Amino acid sequence: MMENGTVPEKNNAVLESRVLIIMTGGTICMRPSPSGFVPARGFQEQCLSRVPTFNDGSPPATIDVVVNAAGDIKSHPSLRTPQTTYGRQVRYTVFEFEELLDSSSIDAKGWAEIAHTIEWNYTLFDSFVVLHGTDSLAYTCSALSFMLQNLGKSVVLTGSQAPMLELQNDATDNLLGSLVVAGHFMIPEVCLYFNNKLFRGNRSSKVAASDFAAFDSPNCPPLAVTTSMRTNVNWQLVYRPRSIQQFHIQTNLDTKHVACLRIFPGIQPEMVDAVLRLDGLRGLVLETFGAGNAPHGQDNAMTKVLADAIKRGIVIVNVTQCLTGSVSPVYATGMSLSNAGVVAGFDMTTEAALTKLAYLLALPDATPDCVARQMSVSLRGELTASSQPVFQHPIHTLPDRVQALTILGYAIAQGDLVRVQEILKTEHDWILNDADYSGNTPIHLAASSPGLPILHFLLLQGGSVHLRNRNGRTPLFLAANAGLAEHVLLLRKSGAHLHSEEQTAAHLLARRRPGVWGLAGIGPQEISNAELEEEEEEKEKSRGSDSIDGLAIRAQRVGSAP
Ligand code: ASN
Repeated sequence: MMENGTVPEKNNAVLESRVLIIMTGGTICMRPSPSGFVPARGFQEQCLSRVPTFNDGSPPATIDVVVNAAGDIKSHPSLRTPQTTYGRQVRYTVFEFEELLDSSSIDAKGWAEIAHTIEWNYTLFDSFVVLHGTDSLAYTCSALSFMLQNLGKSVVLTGSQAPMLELQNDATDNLLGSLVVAGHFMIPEVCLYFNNKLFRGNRSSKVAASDFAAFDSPNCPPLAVTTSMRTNVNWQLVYRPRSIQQFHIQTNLDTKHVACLRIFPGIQPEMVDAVLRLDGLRGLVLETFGAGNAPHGQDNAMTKVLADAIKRGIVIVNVTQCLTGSVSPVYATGMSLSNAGVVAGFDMTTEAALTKLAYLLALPDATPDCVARQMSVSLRGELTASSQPVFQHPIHTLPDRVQALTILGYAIAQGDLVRVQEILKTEHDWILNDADYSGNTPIHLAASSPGLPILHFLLLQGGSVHLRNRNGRTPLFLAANAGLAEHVLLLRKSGAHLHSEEQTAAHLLARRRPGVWGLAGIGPQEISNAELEEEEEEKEKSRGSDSIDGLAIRAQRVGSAP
């Protein structure tokens, strides 16, 4: 039994994860200049290649990076970490943006550049690390969480308080911790890793200007914590996309027509009115006192100003100035705001509320009413939905988890959808991304078992299509290998693609069964010697192994499907 994402050795060879590091700038890459610290280029060569924890000294290898919308590919020198506690090595390359920025200068254009780079390279890498300045990092995390839709892979943003080239810095630990998270755990969220903690990006705020503990997510516990022993992921908290859709991005954010205003004692209704009458303004985040309270103003003047603006079609969202807790209609001063039509932002950070507003307002067909409604609903785990019951299961020990996974595995293999649904009702949903002794998750099992409705159901529960089993195989590979065309199509619709390490074997198998492999994204190709060797290995596996992979090949041989 292995914890999610933990894949041990593959026939004595060590599995490699591929991570694209996207460098946007920030202190992490800065060097001193006469005008103060400025971002500098050459981070991989200058800062990483000489450090043994970032470079195992293996012979140089290049990896492909898609560098523009036209799909142009550039070969990049890569580095590889030594083997981690989890038995993997992380191969990575640093892709530097043309213009490296201090993050206080980043805006929606920079966010879109990050989103596009991830989209272009989505199928080439297992996950992504974004290096970014800390000043506006929480805004970027929040914006990206809305821009990246149906994200199936980990996107980890980090930076540092001191440059990597300073003797005493936090850059080394922050980057290494991010690489380990990205290289081992399929956490399909935009996350922020800092000072040994992994936070949900859209719950985070910068809380310290110079402390190494610069970030916190006061209304949501960390998704993972790194200790001296290991990185412990709180799988119960991990948010997963729950729809049959491929990964795509929405980069159009209306940041020019939203604003943020902090209420203070003595604030005049005319001041608020002046902001609300800014040319073209469509949304305002109001930072209020305590549980969402603001002064009424003489004769309710403040409430009238707000209500008038809402009637003019401006969406006003109420978030608290407090670091923890939520906006809730407890006091008369807060209730009058909601009566005026101000929307409760519950426990959203200002960063999340502002970027969410800009995202929703830019959606096609956005009306003030539907934007207002969506602001109070959790889209990416950015707020705690008060109506959702919180189930607390008894803490399972390892044998219980093994048992639960085995029972689920049998139900999947028997095509018993009702049983599968029953098990998932009572089990933690991280069981979906847990792996058995051969590294197969329930999605792997369902991908190569006949019952299509079970695969459909598990995908809708948030099972990952990207985890690889002990042989390095994705569920898509197993489905194609089993000749299950409908499974292949469903997986592809859910964003699945073959891993780059599966391509050779897939091309080879596609010669025998072009139809189903074509659906998996593989066309017929010439066989090289290397591929012939690989075929022998495949045959060996199918003969000797009792793994799903082997079974799948046997099923294909008896011609189970087109
Ligand atoms: N000014 C820097 C930035 O945000 C601060 C940092 O990265 N620590 O780019």
